[in-house]
Amino acid sequence: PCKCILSGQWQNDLGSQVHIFDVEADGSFSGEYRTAVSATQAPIQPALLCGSQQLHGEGQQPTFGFTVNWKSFSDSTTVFVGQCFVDKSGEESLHTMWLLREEVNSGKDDWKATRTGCNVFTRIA
Ligand code: B9F
Repeated sequence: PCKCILSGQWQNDLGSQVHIFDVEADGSFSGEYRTAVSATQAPIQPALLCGSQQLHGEGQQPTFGFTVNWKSFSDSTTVFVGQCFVDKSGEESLHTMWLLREEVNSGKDDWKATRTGCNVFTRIA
């Protein structure tokens, strides 16, 4: 069985908060993402996410992925992929990489449409 279940509230190194609702029997889940940062003047609003975590892997530190649709305040989409680690003291952390795709007007702007980065999330009490 997994040592780490993604359900609950997490905060990353930028101060963004993610609330992951119950993980279903097939590993799928949904949740809400509150980003602490935005590269636009538009007010920041919570965004919906949906994703999937491994339940039947060899290890007990499952991999997962989720998609955040920023439609409430922009045309962009971010995907996160990562793994949940549990350290010796039992502290859980989600180590992720993300790709953020911005809507651009044509294929000639494709080169500048994608950003990438890393985020580490820890559980909030
Ligand atoms: O700022 C982004 C945005 C999209 C279109 C206008 C503004 C939306 C929020 C993204 C939040 C990212 C970071 N927060 C976090 O916790 S998701 C990955 C990072 N981790 C300006 C134009 C296109 C992008 C920026 Fe925009």
